Amino acid sequence: MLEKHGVDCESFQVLDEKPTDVVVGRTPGLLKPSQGEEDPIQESLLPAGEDDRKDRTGGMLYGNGQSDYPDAPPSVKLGRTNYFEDCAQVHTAYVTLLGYVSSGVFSITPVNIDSPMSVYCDQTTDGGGWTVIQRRFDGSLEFFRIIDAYREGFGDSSGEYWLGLDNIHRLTAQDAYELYIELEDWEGNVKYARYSTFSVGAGGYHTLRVGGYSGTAGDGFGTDQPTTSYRYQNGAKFSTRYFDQDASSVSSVAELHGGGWWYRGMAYSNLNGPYFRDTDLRSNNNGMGVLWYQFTDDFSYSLKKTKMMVRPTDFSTRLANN
Ligand SMILES: [Ca+2]
Repeated sequence: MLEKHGVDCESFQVLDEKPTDVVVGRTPGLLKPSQGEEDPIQESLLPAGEDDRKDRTGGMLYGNGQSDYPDAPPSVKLGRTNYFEDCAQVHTAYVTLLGYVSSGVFSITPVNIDSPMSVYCDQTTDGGGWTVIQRRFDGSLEFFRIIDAYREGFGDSSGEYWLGLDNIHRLTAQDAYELYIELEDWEGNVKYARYSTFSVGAGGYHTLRVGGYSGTAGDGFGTDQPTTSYRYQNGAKFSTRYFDQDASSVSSVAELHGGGWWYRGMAYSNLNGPYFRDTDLRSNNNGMGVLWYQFTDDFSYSLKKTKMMVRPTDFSTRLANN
């Protein structure tokens, strides 16, 4: 099993060399609002396709602090730059000002990002407030891409997408975040993996920091594994085809497994791997699929749906205080 992918899983050393093409300070932005969208302030208040609700808001709620809702908490009324930093702030604002919130596409502007970006907000799972950073459900979007695409992001926030390493870095650098991964197999079984700490480092390595697993899908990041194991992904760097930062000196795991991920070697997880339907024929050389090994205890099983999303760790406390 291990050898057929050309990866030496027996032993390895974590490399300590610098990447060859460190890129920092890139302007994020593939996932900008689509053409024809309105004022980002209003847009940020309204899920896509819910224009009929605009009248209820009275228009500009956030623009100058002269809110139509003078009793709103200052943090909601004024905001950092009149934008939401994440879907948790969207949740708080909606519930506070309108009394409800729905899942959907919103514009957010995390700290140190110049222009708003479009994201999908999950406002139902465990109280909502989740900013989706990766989502797959039908295989319509190609995920076997080079590092530039993984840094900038690709896809559409209303469909399958990857938010982008630079965006995820800035998002998770502005506060302490947790990660929730929801997975579904081809029989409709849904499981989740939750990590109480999650962040992605700056350009260059895009190092994964993850820990505190709980859930039903198993610890696909292998944080319970020995730190010298390929399976242990906390602290791993991000690799894509032609951008090899894994720990194998003899191969590119990203190339072999057909995705972009925090590979050291052959991991338990490969959620950006090639998309297979349950009827597709698999062979030894067509990649690892959309893998979360512990879900099925089967390295050859490719999942149907994935959703990776983040939320500030103090979100529940914030909710209780509102
Ligand atoms: Ca390598």
